[in-house]
Amino acid sequence: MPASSQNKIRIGSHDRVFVLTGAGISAESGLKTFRDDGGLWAGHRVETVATPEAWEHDPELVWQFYSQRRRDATASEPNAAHRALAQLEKQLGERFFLCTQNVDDLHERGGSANIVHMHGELFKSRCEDDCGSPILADEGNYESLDEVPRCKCGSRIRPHIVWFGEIPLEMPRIEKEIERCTMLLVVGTSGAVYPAASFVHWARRRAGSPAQTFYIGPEAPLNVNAFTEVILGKAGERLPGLFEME
Ligand code: BV8
Ligand code: ZN
Repeated sequence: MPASSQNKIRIGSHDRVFVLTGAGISAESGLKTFRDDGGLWAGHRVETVATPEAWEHDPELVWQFYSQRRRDATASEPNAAHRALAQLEKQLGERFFLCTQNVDDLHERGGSANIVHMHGELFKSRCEDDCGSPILADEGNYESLDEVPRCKCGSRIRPHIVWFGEIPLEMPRIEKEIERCTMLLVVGTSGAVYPAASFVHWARRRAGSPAQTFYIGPEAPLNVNAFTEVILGKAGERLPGLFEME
């Protein structure tokens, strides 16, 4: 286990900061993580409702799952961790990049702008056959299939979410940002899901000087050994005031 520190993270004038967040950063906003309740939703293993197979087999159940997630996200507020990252973005400008595995919109509501949702976004939908029609902003709650809108091509719309077995979004941009960051901060993720769990390894093993890598969360993630420093604690308590500009 790398050194856990109470220190501040000093950011120099030439540093480029890549931040990866997971469900843990939204925990203090009242949103359940994937590991909470044993990773179950309404008795279904999350991995079973968040797959293309589930969509083929029971699209009504999938829309009930994401409609509940939409209601939960609407009922929650960004926390101090979301706001601390938005403030860091303002201080660093284009030397800051935020990649989240979360599909909720709490980072944006916390003030973040330069952000990539590698696993999609809760309040967006698209054509299930990717016929080319644009991705839609969609706050709808669909409890039964006949409520689910149709695309102009006639196919059903699906959540604009990356399910298990599907390719994450914006990987080329993410890989470029990992290549050029000097510091990688990972906040509130168990390191159980790939390729996100590999980012810290990519930042350590890339050509040239390895990036400094920090983990912030209440417990060590599965990929803990790839971090140069672990800062144990809740994100909402540890992120505010953690950064010091040199
Ligand atoms: C892909 C959207 C090819 C859906 C999500 C076998 C071995 C290795 C990999 C695989 C394998 N079999 C299959 C795979 C690949 C698979 C995978 O990784 N499966 C796992 C289960 C083994 N991955 C895929 O299918 C991915 N696609 O690989 O395509 C490819 C590869 C490379 C390049 C191109 C293509 C697609 C995966 C995306 C699936 N969709 N989300 C939805 O949200 O409904 S993943 C979903 O689960 C989340 O987005 C997130 O990524 C993951 C949950 O993890 P966490 O966010 O870490 O949450 P978790 O609950 O686990 O942990 C919470 C953490 O918070 C804990 O550590 C806790 O300590 C901490 N915490 C708690 N409170 C706080 C806190 N931290 C801070 N503050 C607090 N207060
Ligand atoms: Zn269509």
